[in-house]
Amino acid sequence: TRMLTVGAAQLGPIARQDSRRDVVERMIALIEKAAARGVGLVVFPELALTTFFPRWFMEDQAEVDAFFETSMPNADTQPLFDRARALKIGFSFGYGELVEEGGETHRYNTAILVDAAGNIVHRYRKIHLPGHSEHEPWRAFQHLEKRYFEPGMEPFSTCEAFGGVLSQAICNDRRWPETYREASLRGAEMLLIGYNTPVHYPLAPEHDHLQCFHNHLCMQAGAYANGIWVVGVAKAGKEEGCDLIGQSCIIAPTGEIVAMASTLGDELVVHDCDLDRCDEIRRNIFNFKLHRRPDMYPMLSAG
Ligand code: CDT
Repeated sequence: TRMLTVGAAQLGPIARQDSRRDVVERMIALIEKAAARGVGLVVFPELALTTFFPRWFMEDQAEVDAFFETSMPNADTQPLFDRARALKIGFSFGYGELVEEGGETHRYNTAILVDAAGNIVHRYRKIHLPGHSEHEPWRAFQHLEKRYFEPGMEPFSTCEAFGGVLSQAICNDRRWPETYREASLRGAEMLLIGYNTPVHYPLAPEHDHLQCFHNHLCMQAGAYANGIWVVGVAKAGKEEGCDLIGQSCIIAPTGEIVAMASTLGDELVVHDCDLDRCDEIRRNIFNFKLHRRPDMYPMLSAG
């Protein structure tokens, strides 16, 4: 067995005026809890350092850019990197990434994975950006990810770390079966997914009562159909008047939820994940080499 003890570190609401330092303090408290429970990898949510700012329409780019990081680690997050390294714990978290590349400014919804020695070993830029790009005042709140971020242009990828093969995805990605299949075909054994999911979905409010169901449905199905561990971690609770779902969880390759948060606040749930359990699924029912028929699915690569 290859055991990786994972902590899903749910964060409760972050107010607009909360500083990065306030949030990093909360993250460090969860890292310390995790250390006491023998955790090797702590997974934090999407856009973990700030409030979920795409809920507001902002015309002033400087106001938007205040929610982005221009380097990582930086002065605000260095204490998190330092504390985790001292405790020999790895971690992942999401943040707004502002980069200058080829003389152009790019903004991504990004997640990084940091190993126990404090090195950034994997970076993922969100591929499926939900929401809209123009102000839609009829909504109770905005979801302007398409305005504030560019979609990631690098395919899903993996990295060897923590004794296994890990991959990352972000929030809306978890609703797409392709995310898990791509990660699995690339050999990933564990997929880390942070999310910020409002209970209210303005385009189909009749589905509001299904938000928690759909959250688990897609992650459990993705785990099972691909024989992969899934760690889904929420930013939860009432954030600036907007209710975000919780139910952060760790899902085995069988599709079973093996640990789940029971609050909407800062909460750590832990599980000893045996990465060898991926084979329970990949060697039988979903033995891709033996049973999968990619030639029969031409539309999947046709776009
Ligand atoms: N952050 C994020 O991607 N949230 C979306 C909300 C629904 S689309 C407006 C999600 O898929 O959970």
